[in-house]
Amino acid sequence: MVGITYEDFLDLSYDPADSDLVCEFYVEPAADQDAESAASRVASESSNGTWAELQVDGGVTDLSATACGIEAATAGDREGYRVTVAYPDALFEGGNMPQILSCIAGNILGMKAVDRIRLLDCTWPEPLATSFAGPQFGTSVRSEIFDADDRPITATVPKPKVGLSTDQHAQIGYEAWTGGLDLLKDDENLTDQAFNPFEDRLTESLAQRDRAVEETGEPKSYLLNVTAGGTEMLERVDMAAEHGCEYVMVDVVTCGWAAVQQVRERCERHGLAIHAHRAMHAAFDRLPSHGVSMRVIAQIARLCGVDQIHTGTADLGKLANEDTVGINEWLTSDLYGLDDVLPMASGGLHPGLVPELVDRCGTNIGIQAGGGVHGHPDGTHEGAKALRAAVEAAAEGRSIEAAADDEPALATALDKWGTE
Ligand code: CAP
Ligand code: MG
Repeated sequence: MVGITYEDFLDLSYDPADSDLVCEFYVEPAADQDAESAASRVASESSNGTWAELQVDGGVTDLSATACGIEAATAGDREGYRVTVAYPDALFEGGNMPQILSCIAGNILGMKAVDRIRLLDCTWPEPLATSFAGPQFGTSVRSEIFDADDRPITATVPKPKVGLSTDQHAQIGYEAWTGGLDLLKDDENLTDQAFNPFEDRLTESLAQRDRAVEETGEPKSYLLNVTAGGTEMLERVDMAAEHGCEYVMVDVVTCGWAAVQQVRERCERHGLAIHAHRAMHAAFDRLPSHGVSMRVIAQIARLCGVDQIHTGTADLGKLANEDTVGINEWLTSDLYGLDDVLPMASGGLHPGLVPELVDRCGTNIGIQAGGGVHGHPDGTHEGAKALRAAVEAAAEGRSIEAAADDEPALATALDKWGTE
């Protein structure tokens, strides 16, 4: 029998094995702790230790995490430490995201031993990463579903976000698609309410979509929000497939990762892509000194198999952002052959912001605008034309002013919103 104490989880000379899951935390020790004691508690409580000295057989210590790095760090105007923790692979059940998160982002977030703690980044070892399905399509949606060449794909979400009737919603879709946009998107809180029932919206929107395809000769698609509790969500996925959708949209944070994994399985059966809306992410990632970073949320989403996910607007637009560019790079870089993920920029965007957005994020993205399309002085159709023209110009390296000379709808949008 050996006694396991918090101190047993600290070894600054430990060099993580290739098979370890390595996590980086920002940690502010509580007043009665120092960096070492806080770091060892993080490793202990997130693997197999607890506050009391345990008398156990030696074998279980193989499952212990090791706090193996401590460096001074800042988070905004606060000061703390960057703590590296290496977790042995045997601690985890492959393919089970909730189990992994209950370790690395579980009880430790509420420990009294730390005033603040944030999971900043993970380095996923190959066996654990590839135990997940990963995306089916990723950035290839741009060519497999659309014919977007080198330009970003475009989407719009009807506004007001809830309250439009099914007819109004589908009509807005028609105007947006024929104005040149690729995708109509449901808003995150639109599911199956009485004013716009799910199945009616699905059939009417796709009927308008088919009209728009016929008229424009371009592929068009629809991000149908299937978010729901229990098995209802899977039934909605099935309905989407039966009616000829290419995508479903899921509110991935509010419905949880186990549900996302289930949807991913069901979507594979139908060959449907998944658009991930991240409503509620800011509860985890907004404070730079606490929670779970958007970078990690995006990593989790990729492993669970979403094809595209909102990652912010690189500080343009209306919402606070965490390092959009760095997150996008991670989502589109190699990960043991798992598919990549298409980053979606959204939140207060309008055509005038597109050149700067493309400058910061490149063209391998989706651009989503609600108010920036429907708030166009001449309505949704003109707003869609303006956004499409701005996106094409940015992808071709033409100035937005030159594009506005050719497209009056864009000139009107620039008059209204400018380029900032
Ligand atoms: C955008 C939006 C999106 C947010 C999500 C909204 O509308 O529909 O949900 O962009 O945020 O409801 O705010 P607007 P994020 O285009 O009218 O702003 O992409 O940061 O996850
Ligand atoms: Mg929205």
